[in-house]
Amino acid sequence: MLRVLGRLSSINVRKVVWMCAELRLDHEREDWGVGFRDPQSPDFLALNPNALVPVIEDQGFVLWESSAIVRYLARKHGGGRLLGGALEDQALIDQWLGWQATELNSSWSYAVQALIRKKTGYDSPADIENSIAGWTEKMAILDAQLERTGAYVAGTAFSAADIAMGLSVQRWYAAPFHKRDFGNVAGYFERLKRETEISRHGLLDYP
Ligand SMILES: N[C@@H](CCC(=O)N[C@@H](CS)C(=O)NCC(=O)O)C(=O)O
Repeated sequence: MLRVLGRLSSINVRKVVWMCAELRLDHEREDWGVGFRDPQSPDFLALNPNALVPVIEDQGFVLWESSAIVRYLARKHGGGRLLGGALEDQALIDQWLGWQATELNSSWSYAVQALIRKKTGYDSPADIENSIAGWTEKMAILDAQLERTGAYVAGTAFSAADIAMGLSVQRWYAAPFHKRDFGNVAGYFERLKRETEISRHGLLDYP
């Protein structure tokens, strides 16, 4: 049975769990990370020297980095489903997966630590405002893209990129601050809730 190591409160662990759900893939998840077992322990470090979740172990094969994991699972257990058909479609899915992990995720970092995690040391109003401004700029890029496709982030079909992006959109709505109203993003989130597995497995239970 596939092992998934990581707490469900991690957005990157939820990426993996959502992909498993789309692929109807049975797995056993173990709670590791903040509030649970310590990823700095030697057992965990032997699997991922970065001490970060998620990690998977699939019949002895170990893999970390959530985007690599979702691609691996879709290739191995879904015959490439959700990764695009034509080369260009595959590349666009990779583009949006990469953008979510680097550009979008880094924009919200300070605001999320301050407003959701309420972490000590994240209390500068100016830094919170800057983070929200950067995050809003990225969400405007997403909104414009969704206006173009009229459906999903990389085109008309649901893909692995939407798994990453959908969780980011959920976080946007969960964060407590006054937001610009992005109509295409709102429609997208409703579409994901209607047409995919995002509403199941407790995936919407965390900010
Ligand atoms: N680039 C990595 C990032 C992994 C990451 O930052 N994981 C966070 C949770 S989202 C973590 O392990 N935090 C420490 C902890 O929970 O102990 C990935 O996509 O898998």
